[in-house]
Amino acid sequence: MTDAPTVVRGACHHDCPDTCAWEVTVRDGVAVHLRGDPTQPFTDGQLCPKVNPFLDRVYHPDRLLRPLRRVGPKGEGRFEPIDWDAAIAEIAERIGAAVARHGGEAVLPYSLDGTQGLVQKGVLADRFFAAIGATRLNRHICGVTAWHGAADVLGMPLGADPTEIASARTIVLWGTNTLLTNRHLWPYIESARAGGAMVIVVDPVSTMTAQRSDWHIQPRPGTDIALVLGMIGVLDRDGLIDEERVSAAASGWPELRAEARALGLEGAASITGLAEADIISLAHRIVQQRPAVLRALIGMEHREHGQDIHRAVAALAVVSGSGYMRSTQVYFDTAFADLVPPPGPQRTVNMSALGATLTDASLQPPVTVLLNYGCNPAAITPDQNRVLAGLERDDLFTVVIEQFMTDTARYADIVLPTTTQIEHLDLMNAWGHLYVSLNLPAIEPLGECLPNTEIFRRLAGALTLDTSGLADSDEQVARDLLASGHPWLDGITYERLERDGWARLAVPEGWSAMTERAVPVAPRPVRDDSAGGADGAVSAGHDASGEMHRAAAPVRQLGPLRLGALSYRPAAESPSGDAALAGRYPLALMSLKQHQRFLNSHYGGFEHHLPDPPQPQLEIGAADAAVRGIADGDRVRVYNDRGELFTMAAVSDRLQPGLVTMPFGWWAGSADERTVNVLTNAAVGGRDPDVGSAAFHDTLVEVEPAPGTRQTADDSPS
Ligand SMILES: Nc1nc2c(c(=O)[nH]1)N[C@H]1C(S)=C(S)[C@@H](COP(=O)(O)OP(=O)(O)OC[C@H]3O[C@@H](n4cnc5c(=O)[nH]c(N)nc54)[C@H](O)[C@@H]3O)O[C@H]1N2
Ligand SMILES: Nc1nc2c(c(=O)[nH]1)N[C@H]1C(S)=C(S)[C@@H](COP(=O)(O)OP(=O)(O)OC[C@H]3O[C@@H](n4cnc5c(=O)[nH]c(N)nc54)[C@H](O)[C@@H]3O)O[C@H]1N2
Ligand code: SF4
Ligand SMILES: [Mo]
Repeated sequence: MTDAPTVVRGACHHDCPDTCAWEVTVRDGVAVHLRGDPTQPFTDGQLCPKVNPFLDRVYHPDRLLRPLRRVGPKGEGRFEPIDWDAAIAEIAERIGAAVARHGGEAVLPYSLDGTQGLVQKGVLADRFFAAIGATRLNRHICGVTAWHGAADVLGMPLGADPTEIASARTIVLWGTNTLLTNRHLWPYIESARAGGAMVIVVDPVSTMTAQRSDWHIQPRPGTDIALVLGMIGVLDRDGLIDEERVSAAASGWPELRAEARALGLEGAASITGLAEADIISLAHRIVQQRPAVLRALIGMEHREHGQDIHRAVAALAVVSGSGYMRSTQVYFDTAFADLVPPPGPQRTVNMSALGATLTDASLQPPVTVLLNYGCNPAAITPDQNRVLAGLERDDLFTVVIEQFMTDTARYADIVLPTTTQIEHLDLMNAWGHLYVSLNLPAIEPLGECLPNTEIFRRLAGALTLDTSGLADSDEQVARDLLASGHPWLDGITYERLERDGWARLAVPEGWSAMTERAVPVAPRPVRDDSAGGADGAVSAGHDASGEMHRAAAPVRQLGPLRLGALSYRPAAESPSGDAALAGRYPLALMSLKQHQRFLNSHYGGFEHHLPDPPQPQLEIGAADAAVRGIADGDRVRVYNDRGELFTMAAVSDRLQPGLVTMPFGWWAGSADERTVNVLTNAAVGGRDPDVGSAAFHDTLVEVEPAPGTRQTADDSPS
């Protein structure tokens, strides 16, 4: 007899701004159907091409279902099954020995947002590593540099609620590939367009979003600061800046204006490669067709000057009186309780520098235990040859907690099998909207899989760590996160989330309004009863005559805004940054998120998610290909001082001269055992080497026909 199917509510765990709410249908303990929750407004019943077939990932024959111990050389991927008790005992013993010999800093956690769930990704693991005094990992490969750039201007970088984009008349998607990376925002953009909005994309690459825009502005890579200064110069020249407002709201306006005047329109045009007329039109458009919104997300931070690029866009929003949108993560960071112990005195390691850290023979104490979960560093971290050299070290004991035998897991001494999102409980925040969701387990863990949390509970038990909170249940952690008392969580209880699945943070509607937001509602003052706000309350609506009011506040202003001097400098590893290096490696390489069915490194090893042809191709412009004797479909060698890889060339007419691109997210097996990160630059994209992401996109390479073979799409492996 079969049971009646049940429907269990949850939400997607992926490192994606959309955090879709979903419903899993379960019959006889088996998940048989997954769909977007039609009641959650942002998800609107839709998932995405990556996740529609997610149940195939859960039940994939390659799922890791038992703990494994390595039997072959590191990297080869030969393992034998062991039982949980033996695995936990061995790991505890190795951690204990490392701590006794070198101190806790010999242990390095390495994790990111493989799951964004607050319970599974963090809390217990963070408490565990704090309790043993491990080296602290700066998880800065994504988002932190952008945060700092925006914070340099805004203080607390709360951008506007992204759904407000629907009321804009000018939308500038500044270095964000919305249709690919943030697809559930697109309907709001289309809604604005239906109301007459113009959609402008500023991106050096002709992305799918750029192709669907009304106007694609294509600056030379990394030159956005010059574009911003050029635009500010135009607005200044034409008397289109409300100087009184800017000076009252922000410090540093005279310094910024002086930089804009010094560069001039001609200077901006020559650095960016844009026509002066385009810089003028863009500047005029954002002040004359309001409300305008500048939307930035993450990608631009992956440059040596990523922090200043993000700072420039935020500064332009302030000067021009445009709305500003970015990651909403900071809303959730503010609202949820902080359950992790304050940082101890231990050293920190920037995760972008994993290769350098693991191969630094002078590091004291050395890292001798690496505990990796929720991240695939062998594939995603820059300067891959150094990362792999580190992972190959015989004196490094590596534990990988994974669902699949990833590139990194192949180097592990012990691999621990872990649950997927439909097998464990979690509380989900989001960075593309303001909805919180509760993810309830829909099925029992497959095989012997355990959630991350249970693994850390067992390790803490084996090491007899007595710090409080290490034995907390997943539900307790979720409840504690919600119990901060912050007004944005007013009324959002565990029970309510259990019933409804999701709730919008109680940020008052309109609180984070865009500048000069036209609100088509009846007149009513917006009550300012929020937590942190000092000023900038928004009031907007129709007055008695029915005329539209427009209230000004670039974003919810929590303190004084800062502008200040800002100038364009080329990155060291760029065509105009180092003439000698650019002489040897004249092509700039950008490694992009570009496949609809990839989410970072999650699906690179999955046949059904691969594009056709199933290879990561090097896209190269026709002129750059011709001078190198490369034809479409040729096998090529792409190289620089850090490494080389062999792949197939796709000759295109979409790229600027001197720019080549490759997709990111593939596993090593698919590019002669290396991914694009064998080439990428590990320099840090913030102003402080401890704070910031890697300058992935400031990478110079040369390309040549690969010796011997000529391969075409037709005879590529399938
Ligand atoms: N060249 C280049 N490199 C890049 C980028 C780029 O644009 N270009 N982008 C960078 C950016 S922005 C990011 S965010 C990173 C992302 O890189 P990764 O962090 O590697 O990406 P993900 O695919 O999100 O997650 C990695 C792993 O998490 C595992 N995982 C999922 N759920 C769980 C769980 O519940 N428990 C455990 N233990 N594991 C789980 C998955 O199986 C997957 O293998 O890559 C960076 N690297
Ligand atoms: N389908 C899919 N969706 C994803 C992901 C995925 O792997 N696949 N990854 C998720 C993750 S971890 C992240 S961080 C987000 C990222 O989301 P986004 O920030 O939207 O995406 P990226 O592709 O990293 O970068 C956006 C764009 O920045 C452009 N860019 C690079 N350098 C410059 C520059 O100097 N100036 C300007 N103006 N533009 C520049 C790139 O060409 C790219 O098109 O996407 C998330 N969503
Ligand atoms: S990957 Fe993003 S768009 Fe796809 S289901 Fe998950 S949250 Fe939604
Ligand atoms: Mo990311």
